[in-house]
Amino acid sequence: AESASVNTDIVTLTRFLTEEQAKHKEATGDFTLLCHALQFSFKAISYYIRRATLVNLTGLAGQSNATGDDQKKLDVIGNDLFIAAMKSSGKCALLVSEEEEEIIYFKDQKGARYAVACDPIDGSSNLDAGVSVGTIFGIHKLPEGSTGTKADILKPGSELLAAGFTMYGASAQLVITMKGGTVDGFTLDNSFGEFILTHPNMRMPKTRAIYSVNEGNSLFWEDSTKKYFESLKQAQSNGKPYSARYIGSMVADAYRTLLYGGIFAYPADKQNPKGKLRILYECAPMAMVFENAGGQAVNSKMARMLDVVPEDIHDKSGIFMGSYDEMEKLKSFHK
Ligand code: AHM
Ligand code: MG
Repeated sequence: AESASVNTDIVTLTRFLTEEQAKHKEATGDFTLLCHALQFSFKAISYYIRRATLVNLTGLAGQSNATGDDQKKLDVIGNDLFIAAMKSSGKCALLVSEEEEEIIYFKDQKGARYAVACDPIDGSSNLDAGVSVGTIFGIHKLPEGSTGTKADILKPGSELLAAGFTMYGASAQLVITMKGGTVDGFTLDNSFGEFILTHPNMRMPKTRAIYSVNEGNSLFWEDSTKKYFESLKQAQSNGKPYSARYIGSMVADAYRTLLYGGIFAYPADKQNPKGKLRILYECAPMAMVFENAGGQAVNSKMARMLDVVPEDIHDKSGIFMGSYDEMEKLKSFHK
């Protein structure tokens, strides 16, 4: 029968979170509510990105953000949407955004127990060309008794309660993971207005001959970095070199690497000794996703990315992340 081919038992993000919550006896439902606000911001950002060219939202907003980049109109909108969603959730005590120099404290939210870090629209230099961008987020739980301080967010990724990202590509793809849990992928069904579980328990391939790095920076790379990437361009055991794939949107490069395998890197180099990508809302959340999917993530000193403790909210780090065996190979070049 026709109906037999239609899935009538759809797992939405809401259902998924409700079922997860039921597994934890002590759960209060606060995290589920925070995630509701999160997913609404993803839907709204996705909508405006898709409308951008039609409603004059391309181009610069005419100001620079906290980290010195030129802000796009959509950067401002994405940031405002995200802040409003977190504030109205009532569950977020403080928020770090790439677009805000200082921490935003929601002091009037009594009983808010979470600290959130986010890059509302990562890869925004790609926006006007219609190339995929994304939102990255990391969620920490406040320690017992805290009403939200800077120390509650300046934590290593290993202490994240949950992290993930949404990629605004051909469709919006949300990837989320919780501490010690699986990595699960959802696709936004625009007609339902719901994120649907399409990629349960994502596991990265152990190897894949793809590397993803801005090779234009190789002039400034350390010798070990140069040697490693040079080796990938030589004939491997099958006689072929690696393929290069670089979109220039971390979320899109990371999502492909998660699905297909390979390695993504933004190394620290002689010109940028701290790298380019930000620890709190770029490196750590991605590292958590990669580790929980069976991959690895390290900084330029080959130390586990999730162990890196940021000293300031906008601190940067070099990063290498990818398939388990590809990362082992990388590390062998640094011994
Ligand atoms: P942004 O947060 O200002 O968008 O910058 C971060 C982006 C990442 O998405 C991407 O991996 C990287 O910058 C690309 O940088 P480059 O253009 O130097 O290769
Ligand atoms: Mg960014």
